[in-house]
Amino acid sequence: MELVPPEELPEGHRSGFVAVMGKPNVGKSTLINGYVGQKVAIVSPKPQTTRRRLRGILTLHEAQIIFIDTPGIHEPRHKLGEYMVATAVRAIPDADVVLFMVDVSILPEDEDLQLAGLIRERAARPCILVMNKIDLLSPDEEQEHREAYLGLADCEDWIMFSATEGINREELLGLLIDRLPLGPQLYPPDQITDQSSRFMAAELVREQVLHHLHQEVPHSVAVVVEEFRERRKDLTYIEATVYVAKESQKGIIIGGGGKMLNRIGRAARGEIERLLGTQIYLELWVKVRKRWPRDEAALRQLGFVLPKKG
Ligand SMILES: Nc1nc2c(ncn2[C@@H]2O[C@H](COP(=O)(O)OP(=O)(O)OP(=O)(O)O)[C@@H](O)[C@H]2O)c(=O)[nH]1
Ligand SMILES: [Mg+2]
Repeated sequence: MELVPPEELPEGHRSGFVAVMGKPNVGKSTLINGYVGQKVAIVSPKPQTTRRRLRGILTLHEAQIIFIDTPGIHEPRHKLGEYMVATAVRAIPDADVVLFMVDVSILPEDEDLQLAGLIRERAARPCILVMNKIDLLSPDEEQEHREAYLGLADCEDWIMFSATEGINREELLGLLIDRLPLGPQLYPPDQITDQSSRFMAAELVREQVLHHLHQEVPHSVAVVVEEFRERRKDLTYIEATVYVAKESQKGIIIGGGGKMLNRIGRAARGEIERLLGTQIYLELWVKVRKRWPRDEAALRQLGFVLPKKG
């Protein structure tokens, strides 16, 4: 599909970038998937699921909203963490609106405070405080939690929200559109993300690793698609390597008799088929790349390009 020419858009059409920021696990990616209507960003109950910045695009009659999903702001413990935080922070000045997302079912933590400071320092743009997971908040805690976050964030507006239940979905959308500048479409109306199918396939494999494995293993996994080939119109062949950081993790991922890797592969295949709308043949390999989250050269090879120092 082509961009709708500006003269054919309704008068007052708006477009722009909405950076979704917050500590890990508050529901940033869930919010974006909810608005876009498809899984453009993987989601899991484990913190630090999102590692890179990606765009989720919502095209409406009167506006086009480009959501920027960002890795959760946290205290980094290795080079990968530094990359993630740096990439998130860099989204702030590019945004027309910043959504400062928090988990209102718990009280603020250090990372929320850190992000409040960053937004205050760097954002000349409006920010909206999104208090997510209201479905988990008991009524007797509501006032205390709300006031704690209102005292922390310096935003023009705030809203109680639930990304999974859709609570206040339309209300937040209205607030966002009002704050976007007038402008034409920036992406064709049928495009929902800036990510390639190849990258999305790798992420869907990693999502299943996050869902099937626990403790430190999921955080030590990177997935690279080595081959992505349309064999027939209705069959795509995908070969991917699952990198782990230690020899012992390889055995855990493969599992006895290859059972775990098979389960991960089956689940990922279903998700990729849903995304691409074709049948998939998925082949997975597991390789050890020792201490890759701490190794700058390995990170670069895996596609995490670290920002220049200074
Ligand atoms: N109960 C409830 N759970 C939610 C809500 N929003 C998100 N979640 C859950 O919270 C977990 C984290 O969601 P994500 O969308 O991956 O969070 P994130 O902020 O993108 O996390 P990172 O990518 O790690 O920074 C998942 O298990 C979601 O299903 C909500 O409104 N209510
Ligand atoms: Mg995320």
